[in-house]
This record gives sequence, structure tokens and C-alpha cells, in this order.
Amino acid sequence: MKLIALALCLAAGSAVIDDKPPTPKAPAPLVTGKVLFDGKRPEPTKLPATPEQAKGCCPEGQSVDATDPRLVIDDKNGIANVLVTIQVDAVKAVPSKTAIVVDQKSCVFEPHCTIVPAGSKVVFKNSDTVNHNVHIYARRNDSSNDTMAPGTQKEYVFENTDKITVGCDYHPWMSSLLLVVDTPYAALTKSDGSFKIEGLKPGTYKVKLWHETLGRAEAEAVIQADGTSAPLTVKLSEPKKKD
Ligand SMILES: [Cu+2]
Repeated sequence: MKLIALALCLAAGSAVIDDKPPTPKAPAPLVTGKVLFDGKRPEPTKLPATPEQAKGCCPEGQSVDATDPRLVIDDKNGIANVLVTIQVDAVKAVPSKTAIVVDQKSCVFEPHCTIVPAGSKVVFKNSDTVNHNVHIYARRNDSSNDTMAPGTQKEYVFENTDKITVGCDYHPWMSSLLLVVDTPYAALTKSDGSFKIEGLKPGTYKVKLWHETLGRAEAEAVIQADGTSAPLTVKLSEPKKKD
């Protein structure tokens, strides 16, 4: 027994001695950047919400957040929810393994903006104590209009690339945006306007940017052989009003 115990100790000891520190890996190729508002930041807009419409949305004493979620700019001009995509031939997004959830809470869609790899399941939930109405305005998928009772949910599948707006007929300030993409190289800017896209090989890429009220822009990203790339800065401004 003693011999066996000694052998086990030696085996364990030798395992520790052979445990070399892992070799540092090269940084994963990454495209990073920031999307900034060009000009003086517009003040956040409040959408109309009558007391009658907002009834039951929030606990007593709290008021509904009817801030327009479509244009969110931070105090350093970073723009949230800009869709950033890179298309690579023959590389297509695979549907999400788990359902993508959009909740309705205190009469606000959460999140406002969601990337949906084509073919993924999207579940709309109603966590409120009032009825909502998931009104889907799609261009390249089926549109629909479903009343959703408190505590219920409904599943949708969107197969085609699209930019789908979702509203609620009971609460006209509510809006959600589903961005159905067929590329795995897609990101939404965070609240400070920053984004990152991983998994690309070294090379030169066209980067497309799209925002629901500010429109489109394009940039070029170059990933060097060592996987690094210079961070991009892209500016968007209010679309010029037509006369
Ligand atoms: Cu609603």
C-alpha cells in the first residue's frame, strides 16, 4: 500500500513539475471602432403618452419611460444601436441556438434593438400586468399583429434579412427593432458608440453602418497579418431635410 501511495504522490508531483505556463496566444483578429454623432447632440425626445394609455404600465407612483429609444447619444456623442456589419463571401450566420428574447416591461420593449441571425427564434414576452400588442412591420418577412396578455409569450422566426420595426398599438411610444442579418460579422454599438467584430482573418474589409434615424455610412477596416487593426471612427449626422 505504501508503495502505491508513493507512486501516486510521484505521479501527482511530476504532473505539477510538467505543468508549463501556457504559451501566450496571438491576439484574436478584431475590428473595433466608435460611431459618433457629428454636431451638437440633440436632446433626448419624449414621446406622447397620455395617462389613459399609460394606465397599469408601472406600479403606483411611477411614471412610464416614454423617452424615444430610436436615437440615443451619450454625452461624448457616442451613438447607441448602430448596426455594424461586414459581409464575407460564403460565410453565413447560423441561427442562434437559444431563442432571442425581447421583453415588454413597464410598457417598454427590452432591448430596443436586437441583432437576429437569419432563421433564429425570437420570443416576445409580456412581463407586465396589462395587455400589449406585438405589431410586426416586416419588409422581407411576414408581418403580423398579435395581442399578448399579461404573462404570456409568443415565438416568431425570421428567415430573411430585414430591418423589422415592432410597435404596440396600445402604447404608441413603444418600439423595438429587429435587425435580421445573414452575416456572422455583425455588432451593435454600445451606449458609448463603441463596437467590436471578432473572428475575421487578416485582410481588407468593407464595413457597413446603419442607424434607424441617422441612415447609412461605410468605412474600410484593415486587419494586419498579426491580427491587429487600427480602430475606426465613423461619424453620422442628422439626415438633411428635403425641401
Ligand atoms: Cu404595449
